[in-house]
Amino acid sequence: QTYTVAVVGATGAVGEQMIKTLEERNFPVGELKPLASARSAGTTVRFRGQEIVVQEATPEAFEGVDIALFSAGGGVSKELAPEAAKRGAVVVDNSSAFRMEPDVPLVVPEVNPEEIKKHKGIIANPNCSTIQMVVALKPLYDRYGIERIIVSTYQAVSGSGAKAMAELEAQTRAYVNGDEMPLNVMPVAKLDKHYPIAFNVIPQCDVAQENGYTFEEMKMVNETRKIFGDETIGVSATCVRVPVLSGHSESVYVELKSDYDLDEVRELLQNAPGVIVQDDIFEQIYPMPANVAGRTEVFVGRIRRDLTNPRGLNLWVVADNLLKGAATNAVQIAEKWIAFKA
Ligand code: A2P
Ligand code: 11C
Repeated sequence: QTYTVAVVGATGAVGEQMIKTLEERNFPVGELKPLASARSAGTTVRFRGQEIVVQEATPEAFEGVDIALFSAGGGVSKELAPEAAKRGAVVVDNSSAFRMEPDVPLVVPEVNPEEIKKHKGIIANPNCSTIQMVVALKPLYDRYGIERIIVSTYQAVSGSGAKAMAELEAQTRAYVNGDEMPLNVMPVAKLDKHYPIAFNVIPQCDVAQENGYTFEEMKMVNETRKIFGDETIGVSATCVRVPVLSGHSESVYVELKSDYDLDEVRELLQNAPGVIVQDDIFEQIYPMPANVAGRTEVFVGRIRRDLTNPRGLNLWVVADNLLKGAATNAVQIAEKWIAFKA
């Protein structure tokens, strides 16, 4: 059996990777429908060696669609995901629009695949920084339980989309040439103030919330609890943008519920699905975005015991935010949906 698959946001940073991922994973696509804004209608994307014409994303465009992968921002998802679902498609939505809705499953296939079965038309794909953290913490959660997490992120600009990637490159070029840097996108395109990301770090990803945290930081808190199905997990996040094109890194301090053996932790991580351990500081082996970009797994290194709390553990977690953080996870959800249906 094959499926008609729509990719909404097909011309964007994540949409492009979704189409590539469908091809690379040999997803049973009968027909691909690349959708984007009216601006891109008539342009083409490449799929299995063919140029496929991009259409405008309208409610009618979802007629006959079996699976719709959305990554065109929350506004587009809010408007069009219900239209796609109404027409019989199962939606995998990469935006934050529906993640915290009680009847929308929020799924990372390595952690809570069974939730897919409860969907009512829409399945949410979590935030990239959340996905890579929960994949790494899952085996530790199952074995020891988790009391709390303190995480600081080092997030690549591709998390803010194709325009942010272009701006980092343009700023770098301008800086080196002694020209004035373009300043239009970072940290948050829709806000008035913009700062350079080239040769800088910015402690803001996404907009501020009333409690003084950013939306990105609160996604890490709320989504982690929902994915583990455990409201008792304490999460404190600081999300920081760094001048990297792709690959989010995270310094994760986790306090387990019981004492642990460090060798056992390493073994649990080595055997965990979707995890690759690269950990030998004496040989200078640890994951970095430069090596991880383009890979679909979650990489873990710098595994070490906290110096004061016997249940405290430090990890360094890196993944490609456009792949496992977005496109790969979304396609894996669709694959599981097919498997459960069979
Ligand atoms: P377009 O290229 O036509 O603007 P990114 O996250 O890289 O910025 O990409 C955003 C994606 O979302 C692009 O594919 C973009 O299409 C798409 N998009 C933006 N606004 C809309 C809209 N109103 N309807 C459908 N797609 C949209
Ligand atoms: C970033 N995590 O790196 C964001 C991008 O809620 O899906 C994805 C935003 C989201 O800026």
